[in-house]
Amino acid sequence: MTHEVVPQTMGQQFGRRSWAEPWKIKMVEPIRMTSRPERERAIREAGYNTFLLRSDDVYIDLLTDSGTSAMSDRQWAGLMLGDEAYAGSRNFYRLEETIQRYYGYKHLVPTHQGRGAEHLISQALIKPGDVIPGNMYFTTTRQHQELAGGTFVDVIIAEAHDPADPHPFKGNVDLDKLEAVIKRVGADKIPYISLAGTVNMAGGQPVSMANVRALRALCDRYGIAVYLDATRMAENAFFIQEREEGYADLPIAAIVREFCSYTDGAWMSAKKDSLVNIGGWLAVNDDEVFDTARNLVVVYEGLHTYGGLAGRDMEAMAIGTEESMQDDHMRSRIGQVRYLGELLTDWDIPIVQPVGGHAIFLDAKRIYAHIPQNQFPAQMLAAQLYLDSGIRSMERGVVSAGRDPATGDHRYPSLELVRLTIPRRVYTQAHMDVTAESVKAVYDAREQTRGLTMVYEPKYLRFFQARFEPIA
Ligand code: PLI
Repeated sequence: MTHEVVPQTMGQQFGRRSWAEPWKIKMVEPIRMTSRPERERAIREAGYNTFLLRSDDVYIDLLTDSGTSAMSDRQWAGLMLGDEAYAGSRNFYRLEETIQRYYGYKHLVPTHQGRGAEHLISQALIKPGDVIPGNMYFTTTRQHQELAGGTFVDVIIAEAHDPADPHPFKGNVDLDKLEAVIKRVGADKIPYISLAGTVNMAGGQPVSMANVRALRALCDRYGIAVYLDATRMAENAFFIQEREEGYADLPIAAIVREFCSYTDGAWMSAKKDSLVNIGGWLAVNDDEVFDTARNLVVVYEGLHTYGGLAGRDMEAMAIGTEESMQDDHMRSRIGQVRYLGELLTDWDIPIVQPVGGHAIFLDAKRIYAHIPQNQFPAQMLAAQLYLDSGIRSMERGVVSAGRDPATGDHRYPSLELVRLTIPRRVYTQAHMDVTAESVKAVYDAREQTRGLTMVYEPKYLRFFQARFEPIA
């Protein structure tokens, strides 16, 4: 894969060194381009919500990187090694050993996916009236914290809320902001800090090692635990290796281990970094927290040696975890995201900068500056992209932010974004070119585009199922 965008002659190309993915393709899955009238019907029937489209009506699916990655031949072979015993499956022990080795935590509880683990940690640690500070909310994480009676408080650095700010670690916790929250509510009201490695809603932005180390020191002073959302922690480690002094020569795996060592445990959606279509886990060091979580998992997920998964899923997850820590894998994974980002940046299309780990985030506030936030500009931008080319993306703005449970009003995030999320090992450079060209076409037609009105709103995580109609 090359970073060159402008066509060049062979002479100009002399001396150039491109890089390519560390794999070749063994099996392909056909995809189909639809006609414009087909897409007009499909998006209308989907209530202008890309979550409600049928995937058969989608050409390039950039809705999410969750559960959409391509498994390797090793992982597929691993499926045949599934030990489907109800209790004590050998694949569980392999997974447990793998997570201990790569993430360093003492105890493992498997879950069917990330939110299953979020449920367990929230129920185990949060009491009604508690406050959970974190580096920007994530939809399902905050929902589980609220359902357990807690209130999430954002303590990410201010730069994270500005899509144009070039800060290299926009996922960092603002330690002064956090200390002010601790002093205001009291350490006994804070069961843990909710720290995410690469911050999804901020644009896939990393946390530095210096920041997590300082966070640990601060929390030790107040006796507060730190739990990590490790969903894209391997991607976070890539940025530390690239940008933080002293880490350039350390492998991703060593950086992940050190980062996790400053935390008390982690929840994981293995559907992202770990290259599987389903799976997750909770891992903790504290024996009592483990005991509670292992007891709760049998109520909500399944026995503590399968947690809602088949034995074969745990095998694929263990192999995927190992693959996710390989430096050449990560370089090509993030390199592909950057390739798309560089095309759009060269064409002056407003995106979140710097480009993060798993996606390009289009800045709908700047693209549709004429559409007020209560007319859902990012929701409309995602619909327009689908209409133009059949590319599916996702709103990450006011719809995703939901309503404030205390006031019932929309929460208006400063970031009103559309996420073009890149599945791992699935699409080619040509797919990225087609995507960039479609974004450009939609951008060029921006002034003719109007907003949306919401006509159906579910109570929880509304972005998944809400319906909209265009404003005439
Ligand atoms: O989708 P789950 O339940 O496996 O994982 C929930 C979850 C937790 N943390 C973070 C940072 C996530 O990104 C996440 C899920 N993300 C999805 C589905 C996404 O499209 O980004």
